[in-house]
Amino acid sequence: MPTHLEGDLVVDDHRFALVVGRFNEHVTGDLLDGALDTLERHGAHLDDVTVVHVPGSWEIPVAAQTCARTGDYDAVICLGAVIRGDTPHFDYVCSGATSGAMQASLDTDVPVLFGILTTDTVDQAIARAGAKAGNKGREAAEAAIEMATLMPKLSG
Ligand code: INI
Repeated sequence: MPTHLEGDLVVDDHRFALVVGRFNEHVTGDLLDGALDTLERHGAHLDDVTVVHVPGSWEIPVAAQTCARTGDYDAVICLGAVIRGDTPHFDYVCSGATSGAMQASLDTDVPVLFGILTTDTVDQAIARAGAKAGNKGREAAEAAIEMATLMPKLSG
């Protein structure tokens, strides 16, 4: 019989940090609301949650990595909204945010969750921040709970 290891969706005394970009705040504010509501519904005490505000998605990885390195958090949730414009700027911000978030996670062994929208239009972003295509903030928060409860099982 194989050994199956998986997390669950029950927050005990886990601690979470959320790093949220202020750029496109009308979208990221909804991602943050969704993430906080999800954490609370699964048993988190919001007093144990830290929200770090940064200028934009480009700055999310360094703040996430710094949070992860403190050892104070079981998971770090990244929330941002990168929306395509007329120049290649979008591609650089997306690339930095995505690879930076992954690097922060792998370098610290702390789950760093990716709730950064990368969309072609404002409407696509709004749809994914609670309008009609779910809320990526909620999804990232659920994944954070699952990973926070899984990691101790992996390390014995
Ligand atoms: N930051 C975002 O989070 N989303 C965007 O769509 C965006 N665009 O399009 O420019 C954006 N730019 C700002 C960037 O994240 C940095 O804050 C800025 O370059 C300063 O370092």
